[in-house]
Amino acid sequence: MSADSVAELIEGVLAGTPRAVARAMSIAEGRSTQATELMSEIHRHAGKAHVVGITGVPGSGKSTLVAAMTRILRQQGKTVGIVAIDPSSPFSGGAILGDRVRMTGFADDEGVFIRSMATRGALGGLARASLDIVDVFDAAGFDVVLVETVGVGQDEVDIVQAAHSVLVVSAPGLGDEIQAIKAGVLEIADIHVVSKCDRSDAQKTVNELTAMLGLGRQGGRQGTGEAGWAIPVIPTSAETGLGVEELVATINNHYAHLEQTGEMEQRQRQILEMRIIKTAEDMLREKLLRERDGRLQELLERAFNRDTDVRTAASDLLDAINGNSSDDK
Ligand SMILES: Nc1nc2c(ncn2[C@@H]2O[C@H](COP(=O)(O)OP(=O)(O)OP(=O)(O)O)[C@@H](O)[C@H]2O)c(=O)[nH]1
Ligand SMILES: [Mg+2]
Repeated sequence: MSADSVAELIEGVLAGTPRAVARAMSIAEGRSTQATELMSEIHRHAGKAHVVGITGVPGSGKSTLVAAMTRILRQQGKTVGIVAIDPSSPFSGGAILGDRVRMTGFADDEGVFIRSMATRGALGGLARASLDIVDVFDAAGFDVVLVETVGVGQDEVDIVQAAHSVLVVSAPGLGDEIQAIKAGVLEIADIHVVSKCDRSDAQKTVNELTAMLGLGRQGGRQGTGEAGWAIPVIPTSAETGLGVEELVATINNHYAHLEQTGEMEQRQRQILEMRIIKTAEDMLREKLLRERDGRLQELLERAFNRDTDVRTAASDLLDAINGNSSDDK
């Protein structure tokens, strides 16, 4: 892509033109030099959106809740970008996606844009790619970006943790254990949501979660030192609409809390640190794979013949890559 067309594309993104946004996202998912150029411009214009992560075990009602929240955010006049990371999600299910979106009335709404990403086929780099996509939404001027992931696997936990506000969704009828613990996401919640509270067994889930939080702490994500935020448990039903307005109000309050306490800047720094490391890991992996037929082959033969050991070979491989790094520009 020529410099002119990158500039044109950026212009389209900044104007929020759907075609330009979609195109920029496709480029961002890749690893071309255009992607680097594009994302560098995008980054300069990002940093304004409220990024909300939604996680929870499969089938807990995340997508349904995202749709319900989106409706309320739209009533408040906010534009909403949605990143859905889950091959089994209704949002990423192709035709089902269309149905679901039409059902909720977003099909003709330019203020809502949905981007789905398959976890499979991302070949690592899922965190990097999806957070680049969040940046595109942000630069395009979307007020709120909702990121749905099933909290399974380190990449997905990283992605949801890269949000400013993290919602952990639990549902009744999905087993006796506290799901958030099972999924390893209890500690990252800023807000707990119990979905499907139109069901009679929902109160039990609410009680268990509330009791669990009462045992522990107040005050936000582990390690951030955030004070003064009592983690709420909000019962909701996307079916009856119960609690959804309260949930959106709580998300807005959390944003205000982050801004007022200075916690927002701290989180933004943590998020950037994680993204830089993840992206560097991606780059390193790529370079390592390129050495497969070259230096790696030679080192593994030497290791096979016991002329070198695994650690020394790994260290030699890194040296070789660093030596090559200048011709990679
Ligand atoms: N009764 C009831 N069922 C709900 C509610 N919200 C979602 N469901 C049902 O729960 C099932 C899962 O909902 P989804 O929104 O797809 O859940 P999800 O967490 O996005 O699922 P995955 O993306 O596959 O992990 C669907 O059959 C929904 O119809 C609710 O408020 N009440
Ligand atoms: Mg889903």
